[in-house]
Amino acid sequence: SKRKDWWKSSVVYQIYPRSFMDSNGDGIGDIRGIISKLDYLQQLGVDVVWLSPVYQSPNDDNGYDISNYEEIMDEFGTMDDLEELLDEMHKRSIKLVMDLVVNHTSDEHQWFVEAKKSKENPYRDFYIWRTGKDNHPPTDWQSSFGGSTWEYSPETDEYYLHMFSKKQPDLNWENPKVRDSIYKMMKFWLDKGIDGFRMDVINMISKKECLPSYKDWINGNHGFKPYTPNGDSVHQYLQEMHQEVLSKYDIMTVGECPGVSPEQAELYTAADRNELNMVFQFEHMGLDNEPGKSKWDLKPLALKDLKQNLSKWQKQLENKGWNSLYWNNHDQPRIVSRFGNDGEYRVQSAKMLATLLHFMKGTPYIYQGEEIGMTNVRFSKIEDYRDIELKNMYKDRVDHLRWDPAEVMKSIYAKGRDNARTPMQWSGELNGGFSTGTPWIQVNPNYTTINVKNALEDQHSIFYYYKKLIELRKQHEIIVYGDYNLILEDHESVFSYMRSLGNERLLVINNFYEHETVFEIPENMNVQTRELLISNYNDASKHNSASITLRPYESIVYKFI
Ligand code: TEU
Ligand code: CA
Repeated sequence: SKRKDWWKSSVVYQIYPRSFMDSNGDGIGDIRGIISKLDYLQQLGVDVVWLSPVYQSPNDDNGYDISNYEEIMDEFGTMDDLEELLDEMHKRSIKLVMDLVVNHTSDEHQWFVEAKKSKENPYRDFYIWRTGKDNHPPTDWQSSFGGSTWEYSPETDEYYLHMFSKKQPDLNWENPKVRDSIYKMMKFWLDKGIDGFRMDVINMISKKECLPSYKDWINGNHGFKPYTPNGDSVHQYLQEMHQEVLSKYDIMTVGECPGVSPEQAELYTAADRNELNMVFQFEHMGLDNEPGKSKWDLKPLALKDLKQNLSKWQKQLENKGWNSLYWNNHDQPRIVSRFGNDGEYRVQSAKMLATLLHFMKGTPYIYQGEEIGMTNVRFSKIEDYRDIELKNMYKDRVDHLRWDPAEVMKSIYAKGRDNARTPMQWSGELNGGFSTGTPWIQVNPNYTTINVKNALEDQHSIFYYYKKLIELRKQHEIIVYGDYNLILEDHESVFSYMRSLGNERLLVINNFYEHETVFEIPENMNVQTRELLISNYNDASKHNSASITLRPYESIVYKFI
């Protein structure tokens, strides 16, 4: 079973292809661009790449609206390119995990083109249709990208459900033909030799049939939204998918599960339930907005909340399930700007955040550019932004609700998804070396200093720190399998925890802030037998007593035997 658990000791790197590397000067990242950077990923040492969608798509939501699951988007290349990418990755011992977006399709997918034609169409039941009430949608649900979740379809005088944009109609998983078509498509990819799937909003595939009103639901305090997470049949569907598809291959699976609780995550990831290997949860990504409001309603992070939350996840999944560990993805702002310090202490705080995450129990994910400390961006004009979510929010708050545009821009600077989507910064050359043409979204102007070329030339760079974190995981089983225990729960500025396996213990110490603070090594730990595994200051070995004055954002990891 060790071999089958390779995903437990792996580190995953996420590529957002549109923004990674453009090979042909059209301003859009592509598959041949990725191939040209595989040596770089090998140098970093990652085991797995998760590739965001590269399938045919009208790009209403940058590829998360798929019009053909078995074709490659023209802008990204061809199926031959994709197969070559897979081959070149395997040559370098890097596995490929593809994105699986099956909660919804594009409205341009052939299934939907058929389905909307008539109520009798054989594909009608591939989607979810309801009649309206007095010219209004069937319920007051709001979609994730603003507006009603119901779009009127004049051909048949009914509404279809879309939890995201109206160009992303939700599939009807109750229909066995839908499930079979999806399983067949999954096998098409797995038979090419890919190594797993990251499953987009997979906990939303089973809709609640009761259709409560959004307001009633919120007042009843059920959290998130009525129609979305963890519906009645989701586990049955995933067990069926496992039986029909996943169990036949040696692969890894990670389910994106907004609104999932640790108790539910255990159901998804417990090995004996045969569903998924791990999930992406979002609780720690919601600690810097006003509770019960949207992500745009900003609130400073309280370190205690973060400690409490991440520790709860560590403990809940300790024995039965498995955690994924992440700070960033293509939907989240850059972590060094969000929880760190992207000014004077950019390098130290980026390394501190990496340390904090990578020594926890679970599979770590690195999002492109995180390994060089890329930061959030601030475009002065809304026209420079591209993301449908933030543009819809701006329209709503500025045009309809008449909020102060400057306030709304503050939310976009802090939380907009385009923070993660500016092009990868490869060098100080034109467009950061991403493209010789005009990039589809502007490069962050700080590319002149923050870029891969500079990082590779500096032995103390964030890049080499990540490389070392990945190496340590290969060398010390305790990082993968050790138990986790938070210490100094109430400390205002230190996030510290222990890992233990057999006689070994790791002590992970992180000063989360800029001000100095004193840390006492717990009395039961023998200072004489400690080995310094890693630190983000070059002279951490000079700390030789049990009492340590931690410098700004200082991280230290000791191993005790
Ligand atoms: O995201 C799921 C999701 O819930 C998002 O709405 C997420 O919470 C939001 O982007 C944070 O602001 C997935 C994909 O990762 C995202 O890129 C897609 O837009 C979405 O599904 C629809 O496919
Ligand atoms: Ca291109």
